[in-house]
Amino acid sequence: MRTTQQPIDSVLRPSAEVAEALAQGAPVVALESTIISHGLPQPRNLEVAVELEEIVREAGAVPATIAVLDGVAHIGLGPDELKRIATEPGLRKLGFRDLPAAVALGASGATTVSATSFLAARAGIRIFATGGLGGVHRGWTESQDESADLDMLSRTRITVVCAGVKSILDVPATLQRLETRGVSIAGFRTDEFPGFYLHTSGEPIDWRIETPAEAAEIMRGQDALGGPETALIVANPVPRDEQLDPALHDRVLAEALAAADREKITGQAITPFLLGYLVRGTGGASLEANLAAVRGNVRVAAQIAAAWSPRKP
Ligand code: PSU
Ligand code: MN
Repeated sequence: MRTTQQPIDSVLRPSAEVAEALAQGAPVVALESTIISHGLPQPRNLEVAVELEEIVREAGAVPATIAVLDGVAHIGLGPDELKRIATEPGLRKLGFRDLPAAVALGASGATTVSATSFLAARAGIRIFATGGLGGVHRGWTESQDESADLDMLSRTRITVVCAGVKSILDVPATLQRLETRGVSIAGFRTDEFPGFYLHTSGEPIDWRIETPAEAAEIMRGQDALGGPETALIVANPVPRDEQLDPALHDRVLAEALAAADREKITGQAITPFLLGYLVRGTGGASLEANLAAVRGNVRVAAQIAAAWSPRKP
């Protein structure tokens, strides 16, 4: 346990590569680690963690996968650290509220969208890619389960590229919350909010952009206006030809929700439970759709980072 007051750089550690890129104003993309540790099955998860970093590099940006290891928030992981995230048994899932305890007690864990957004912004990274955000769960009136992702995005100046929110959630309710909390949303070449595994959720969104440069312009607009430090969600759908079959999705999701209810799965365990059920129940098809969505998001995030960066790749 840490007993004395620690300077900030002892708990927040950018890798040498990330620190250099940030110092030079070169493009950097933050990546979260919970999707690796809790969202994807082994051994595929490690391959994906490595692949996502490669996609960022191919686009001329520096990847910064974020996780807490032995009480230090790492901004950018080396190969051995990525492997720990993908394989360490019992690794924690850390939301924003878990960070102080993890840092103080020397714990390790993967960071969710809420924790990753905070740490990325804290480190000076503006762009972040993930699969699908957390949000308001179905049955909210009974459980009051709303992901901390939404609250953090309402008070963090970050741009998160995602395929909407996970379709296991109550999507209309989540969009209402995002509206209330002042989180901006732009559809990337779409007028409809994406449906994570599905190309569309069927819900309309108000702003559509066609290029990464337009996303960077909106970010400049946020800064020019000032005001509350809210996020920008760039909603990028999985391509239609790579989406999960909607009928299969609906059928297996209904089964998954019933199973979660029966087995009384709640709290942090519910999202990994539902995602895992979908992978098994669709014979792996949901995994392929999830990966297609994440790959696309990472690519777009790297392009936005390049457009945002004062120093072009
Ligand atoms: N995107 C994915 N798979 C995931 C997640 C996102 O494609 O597993 C993770 C993110 O870390 C997100 C978390 O923050 O799921 C939401 O968890 P909860 O519903 O417990 O807040
Ligand atoms: Mn929750």
